[in-house]
Amino acid sequence: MLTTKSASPHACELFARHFRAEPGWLLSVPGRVNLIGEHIDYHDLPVLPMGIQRSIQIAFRGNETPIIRIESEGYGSRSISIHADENSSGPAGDWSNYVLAATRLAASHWPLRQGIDAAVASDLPPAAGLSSSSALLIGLTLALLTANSITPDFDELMNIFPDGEQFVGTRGGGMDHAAILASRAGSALLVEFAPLAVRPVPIPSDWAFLAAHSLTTAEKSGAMRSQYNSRREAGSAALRKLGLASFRSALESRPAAELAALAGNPSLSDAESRSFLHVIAEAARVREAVTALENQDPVAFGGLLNASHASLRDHLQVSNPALDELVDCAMQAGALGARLTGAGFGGYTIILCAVADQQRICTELVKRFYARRSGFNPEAHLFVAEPSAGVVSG
Ligand code: NG1
Repeated sequence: MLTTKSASPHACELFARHFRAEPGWLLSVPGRVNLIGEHIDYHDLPVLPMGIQRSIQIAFRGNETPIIRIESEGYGSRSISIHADENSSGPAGDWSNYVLAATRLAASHWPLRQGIDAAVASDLPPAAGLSSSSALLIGLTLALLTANSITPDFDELMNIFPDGEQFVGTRGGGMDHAAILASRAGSALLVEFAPLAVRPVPIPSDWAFLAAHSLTTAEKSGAMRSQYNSRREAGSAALRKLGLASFRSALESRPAAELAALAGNPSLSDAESRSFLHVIAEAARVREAVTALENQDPVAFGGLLNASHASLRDHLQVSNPALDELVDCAMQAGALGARLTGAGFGGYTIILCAVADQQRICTELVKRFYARRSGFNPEAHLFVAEPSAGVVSG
């Protein structure tokens, strides 16, 4: 039942079948799980995600024409000009919008000489909090740039990707892009913003993180976009009304208890007050989680995961009954900690346990949670998330 990688992606075979030629490059773009630090990257506070072994694979080569011809396993073919005008867009929710967004991003920052032929395959579940949409956007952009001999560094890419995301979903923070680009195998990645900095923090080899799907989905392009934005706005409004310059400066200059007391200020709405409480406590948990990792203390780390979930459920209100039940089942099964991962409203939970317990906990999750629901696919919905490297080209 436990898989480290589902059926290997077929991007190269798909390319050969579709274009009757060999691709010049293969990009492997990982998804990510966020271990802790949820809904705070867009307030420029540090977060702790990691790349995972599930990925989007793009086989491609330059085609010496101004056209991008692209074939995706399961989603069909699309054809787009590298000069596509600013306002063009495909049908809502169609994956051609990712190709357009990548083209626009690349072309607005660098001169593109040619398009690409590309085949896309994936074993990264979509709309689930594992960052499949950012992985696709990053992969397509890097494929275009590579074929045009353009090789921006990490900082240049981080300057463009979070903005580019708004063409296809929410304008979030830069966590996903940093994790997808810069993760290291065997480590979590501490990502700091303004100024941007990343630091790998090794994960002890006897810790296991399970990714378990709630079997409820969070469609980024749909209603979730306004839910996500409302959480971001509530936090920013609280900051403004309290006369604070930024969360970071507030956290650096005042004790936690003093900041928490500010949430009771009568000028704040209920949502603003709850968002404020979540953000300041979650930021502290990220710091403590890094210490717990460095001290190899899984009990402390697990406790922080649980506290994060409780805050996302009660303060920010981005959980749902299935996510809550899955977290409870994991804890009853002997996990050290569990929480929803990503934006919430559905998708995956991330569960910490000892490697020695992972099989037993999976069996218990199937018994306690999945057996009572339809649509469970063990390979896609329950797997060990292995701390994996960022974008690898081959
Ligand atoms: P998801 O929806 O899980 O990929 C989103 C944002 C992140 C971060 C999290 C919540 C994008 C691309 N990603 O992640 O930046 O804000 O929500 O912590 O908007």
